Amino acid sequence: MTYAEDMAYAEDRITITAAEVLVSSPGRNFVTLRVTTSAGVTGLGDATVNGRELAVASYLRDHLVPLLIGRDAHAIEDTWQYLYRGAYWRRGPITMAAIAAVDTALWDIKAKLAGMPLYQLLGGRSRRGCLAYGHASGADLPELFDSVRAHLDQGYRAIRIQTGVPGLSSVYGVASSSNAHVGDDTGATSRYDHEPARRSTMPVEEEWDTRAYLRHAPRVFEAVRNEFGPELPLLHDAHHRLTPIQAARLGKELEPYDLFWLEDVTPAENTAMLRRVREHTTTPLAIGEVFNTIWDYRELFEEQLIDYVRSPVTHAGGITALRRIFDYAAVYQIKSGVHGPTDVSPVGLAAALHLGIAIPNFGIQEYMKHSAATDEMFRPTYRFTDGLLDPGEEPGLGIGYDDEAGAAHPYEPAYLPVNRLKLDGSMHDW
Ligand code: EZ4
Ligand code: CO
Repeated sequence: MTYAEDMAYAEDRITITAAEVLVSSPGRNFVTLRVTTSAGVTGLGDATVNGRELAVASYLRDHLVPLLIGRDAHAIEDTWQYLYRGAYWRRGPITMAAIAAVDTALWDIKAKLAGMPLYQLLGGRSRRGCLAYGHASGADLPELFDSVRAHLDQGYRAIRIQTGVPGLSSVYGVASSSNAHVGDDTGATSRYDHEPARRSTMPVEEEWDTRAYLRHAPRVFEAVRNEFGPELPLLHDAHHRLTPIQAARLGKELEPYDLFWLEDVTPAENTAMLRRVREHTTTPLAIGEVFNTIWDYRELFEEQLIDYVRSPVTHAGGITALRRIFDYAAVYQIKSGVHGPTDVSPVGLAAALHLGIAIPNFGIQEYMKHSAATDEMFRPTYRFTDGLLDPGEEPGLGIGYDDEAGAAHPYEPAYLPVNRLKLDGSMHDW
């Protein structure tokens, strides 16, 4: 008898009876997996890959869902290994987002069956709440200061700072009326902090000038410190745009302004480049939002080249895989700093909060509020109070999925922008 046949005879086995791939667009596109079990309990997982949603939907629908039917719903680790090793074609954002969705849905189910919020199964509560950072931005300093004040009024205790660069018409991370969440049909007038994907059949083109940025960024942080004092934790995202030596210079010049972290200074593929950066600066470094496995972190951890891990549950193979990454990071005093843009759905954010409240090496959680239409569809039960996010006490993840709302907001093509150098129009990292 094979192991699989042996397992099939186990009594009181709860099996997966259905798995649905739900693609919807309540203001922006989301790919959600809903797994149903013989016990009637369902679980949700997030598989959204911004701008490539239908690829991961197909991976799930055409290749993973048929493998799930009849499997033991409790066998989370075995299912993870079955899908990861079993694919033969390992790693990659699409594969790992699909596996993440299955893994997250199974954890949601296990916790619901246990009648506990998921964090209890991950070791229980280790802290009062998950420190969150919000996104302040402005085309210029007065606009930026208004945005910082608005975030402080909402209770944020840590704030990411992004501004326009003189001479450039639009820059990553800066909210404006022109890029404020196009397609948000909620009627909400409040602008999104920053939603880079635009609903269109072609990516928007932005322009870039690294020298102008490098001259400007330190002046921005000097002004923010002069205005808001030394206490407030400040973060900044360079969004993969610098060479190692440019990144080293930026880190060094930002040292007087005591950043909480400097994120994604160099492109993600060649992690050894961060050695050069590290040799020159004590500004803490965060990277990993586009990584998808523990292997991407090996060199960075073992050489202690970073301070924060940016992977979200959604893009790193689920709760099972991200927890393993955090345990590995803890060996080197490296902490979590989970990616939390609006393209990580409330399902993905809830998963991060259950993990974040439980692990010993939590650092900070990125938090961009979802649109009203998104929250109406997923009905999240996590709470933001006094700058801290809390996963809540509902059994499982504490997230729902409203099918009617989903059907009312079908998929619409949307893409992240592309970046060209202002100097000569060559393609640059966005
Ligand atoms: O550009 O999630 O730190 N946050 C980020 C994000 C990413 C988007 C891409 O889908 O870098 O704004
Ligand atoms: Co980032």
